[in-house]
Amino acid sequence: MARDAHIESYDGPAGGWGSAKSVARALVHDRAPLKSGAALRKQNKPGGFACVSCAWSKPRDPHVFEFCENGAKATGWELTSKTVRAEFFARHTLTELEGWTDFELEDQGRLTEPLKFNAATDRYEPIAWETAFSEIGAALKGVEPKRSVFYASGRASLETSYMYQLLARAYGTNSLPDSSNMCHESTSVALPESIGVPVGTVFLEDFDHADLIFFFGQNVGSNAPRMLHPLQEAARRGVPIITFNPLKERGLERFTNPQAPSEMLTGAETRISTQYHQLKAGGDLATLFGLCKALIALDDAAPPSASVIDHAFIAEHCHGYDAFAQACRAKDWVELERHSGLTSDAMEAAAAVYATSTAAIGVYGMGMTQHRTGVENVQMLMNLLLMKGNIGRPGTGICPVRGHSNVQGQRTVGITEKVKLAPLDKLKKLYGFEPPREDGMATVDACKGVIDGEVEAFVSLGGNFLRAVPETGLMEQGWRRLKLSVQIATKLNRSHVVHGRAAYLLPCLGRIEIDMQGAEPQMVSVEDSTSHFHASRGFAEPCAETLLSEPAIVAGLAKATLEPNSAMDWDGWTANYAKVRDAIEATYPKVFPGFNARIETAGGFPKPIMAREREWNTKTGKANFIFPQSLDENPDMPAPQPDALRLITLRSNDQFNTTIYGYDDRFRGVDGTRMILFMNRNDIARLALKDGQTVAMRTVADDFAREVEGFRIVAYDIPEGCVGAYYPECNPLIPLWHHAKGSKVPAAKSIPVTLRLAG
Ligand SMILES: Nc1nc2c(c(=O)[nH]1)N[C@H]1C(S)=C(S)[C@@H](COP(=O)(O)OP(=O)(O)OC[C@H]3O[C@@H](n4cnc5c(=O)[nH]c(N)nc54)[C@H](O)[C@@H]3O)O[C@H]1N2
Ligand SMILES: Nc1nc2c(c(=O)[nH]1)N[C@H]1C(S)=C(S)[C@@H](COP(=O)(O)OP(=O)(O)OC[C@H]3O[C@@H](n4cnc5c(=O)[nH]c(N)nc54)[C@H](O)[C@@H]3O)O[C@H]1N2
Ligand SMILES: [Mo]
Repeated sequence: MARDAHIESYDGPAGGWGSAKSVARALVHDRAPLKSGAALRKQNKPGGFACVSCAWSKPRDPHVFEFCENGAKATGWELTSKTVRAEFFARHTLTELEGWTDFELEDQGRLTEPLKFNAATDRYEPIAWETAFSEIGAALKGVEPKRSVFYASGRASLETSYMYQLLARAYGTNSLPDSSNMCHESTSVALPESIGVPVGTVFLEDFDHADLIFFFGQNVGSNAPRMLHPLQEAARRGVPIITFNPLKERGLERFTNPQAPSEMLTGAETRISTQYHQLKAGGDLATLFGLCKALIALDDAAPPSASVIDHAFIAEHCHGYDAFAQACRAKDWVELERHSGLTSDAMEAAAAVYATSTAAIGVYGMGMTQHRTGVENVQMLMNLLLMKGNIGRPGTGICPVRGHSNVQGQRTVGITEKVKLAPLDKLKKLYGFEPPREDGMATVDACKGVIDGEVEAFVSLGGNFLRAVPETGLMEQGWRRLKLSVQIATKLNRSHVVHGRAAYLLPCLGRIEIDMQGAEPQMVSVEDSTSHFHASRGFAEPCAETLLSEPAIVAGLAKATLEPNSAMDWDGWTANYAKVRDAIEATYPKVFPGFNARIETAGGFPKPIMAREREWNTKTGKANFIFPQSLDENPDMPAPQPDALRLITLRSNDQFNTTIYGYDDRFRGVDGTRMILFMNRNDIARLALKDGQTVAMRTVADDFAREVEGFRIVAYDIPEGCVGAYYPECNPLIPLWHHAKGSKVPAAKSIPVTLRLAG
């Protein structure tokens, strides 16, 4: 599908006819148009299924088509009629498949049969389910549980996830990293310290009441397009939307709703952002200090009867404000401008709008969390909101936009490496075993373990760990030394074709497919980005009869690995997922009261969020102003080099993480290639390069050389000193130690690199 590369600026809005065409092309390519067309009507609807793409909220009163361009692509991708059968592997050795691209591997279609690696033939070969389970169980028994990792990618349901964490803990490990370790873990570390909850506080209805929305580092048009509906409605009410992003992302500029015929026919567009500030990558700390400093100045100038800052809220509910205000006052505008890449005028202009607002929401994504200062970035945004009491009132709060469709829910039901977050005593009481009591490995710890040889067995519930993580060069070497790799998956990817010495590939049903257990179709549940739980019912015929459901696979592995324990009813749970929901409720009675009775509530039912009630589950019993001393984004990099640039790794509009649907990035004007380096014209000239030249990128680090090559320079509207290129192609450049301090989220949005001309 890689065509002749073509790059030019894109003038259309987000959505619009470009979106409709892109969906049609993807569905035809997947050879799934009819089945998918019917499925799309059930997407994110009561009685239907929860989209397998992003985690954005599912409204109580859905639109006729409650899906977006990328959700439609994800549906088509799962319902494709293309399948990978044993003959495929008979034709291709794994060594050969290592030469295939991410796109080519997944494009083969859905995996259909359980497979086992045969070293003699260098192929995956069919194996019976029961044999696979018993061999894997025996192999796991031969490995020390502490040297095993049970990864989860964020898509599996609450039911599967609960069973999976129980399997890992009963086996003897808390090493349950999930994709949030590369994603919103900065949120999960920052917010409990600030406001006593690990998740956002905004519900969907808050968008109806907000009179200002801040948008930091989230690309809504590509990555959570259904969120454009509430944004469009807010924009039409005249709500200012103030965006901070190094790139001019189209969805944040203007939007035509592809599902509104009148807009499609007339070409009507809604502007989204009222102010758009192209800060430097890693400039958020300085920007947020600047906003807070400017707000304090406005408050100082205002008469007490018209204060800009909510001093009463701060006095009653907050801790640490005076020290924070002092730190803001002490900041020097020149320094703030240098670190943010914005003028003081720009920061003051944003603060001036904030000063007059009465209900503000702070939205953010990977542009904030994937930095060395990811945790501090989130806490600074929280400080900005706290200054005006923007939490615990309608139309206010903090809104991390989560990634995978159940990534937040997986954490809610125990997929975590941190023992303080796991219900260990409860599990002990319910199931009569002694769970391990020490923290397990997070993603970067697991990578270190794979590289050092400490990790011997790696089980994945979905995902493409090897491609998603940093330091992919060393990781591939370590991955091959694993004693055992087990992958539960829907499509073939690089984490499968590079494999451990013993390797199994277990294909599962997707969430859109009908999941029959006995005579009963089952439903599952997920938690969205705004902490609401939803039911999801499969709708399409499974792509093969040989597939098992994810709960059935986890149960099969558990029965083969664990000593029999009558309290863990693996067969009963698999036969009826309502029983898993009962077990979840028994484990978390406060979060899931009446789970089975409430699961089909239209619009979902909410998780209790204490901070929404202005109750603060923090050490001080208050909401805390927490702030860093330094503005430095990369404190431990070698001395700054004049020719070093800061690399942002980006998602295109034609990918879902490591799943590449195609080689276009419509909103950024890219057609037919992913090997692009977006670069400021002045940097191109300063470094004596030319638009269109091909370069290699090398990480600035003093341990060893990390390089990727073959990137074509494209002059682009990006701040000087910053460059952008796609993830996962750039992941070999990220040093394993280059991650957020508190949360260990790889700092994928500010990698210091230098360029070298090819040839
Ligand atoms: N179609 C589609 N949907 C997806 C995904 C997908 O790959 N494709 N992935 C899913 C997942 S797992 C996730 S986590 C989310 C990811 O969704 P996002 O959170 O939007 O993540 P990114 O696409 O990585 O882009 C982050 C944005 O941050 C900006 N940015 C980069 N550096 C900085 C910075 O230093 N400061 C600021 N303020 N901004 C910066 C970038 O220009 C970009 O617009 O989307 C989910 N939804
Ligand atoms: N440089 C850089 N690196 C990044 C990021 C970045 O912005 N920049 N983003 C990070 C983020 S936010 C994330 S979330 C991670 C993503 O990391 P992962 O979640 O590990 O990766 P995905 O690409 O989402 O996984 C895709 C695979 O999931 C499997 N799959 C799909 N659907 C199902 C299903 O229903 N069941 C099962 N069992 N398997 C299924 C398919 O086999 C598919 O090949 O990557 C991180 N890595
Ligand atoms: Mo993510």
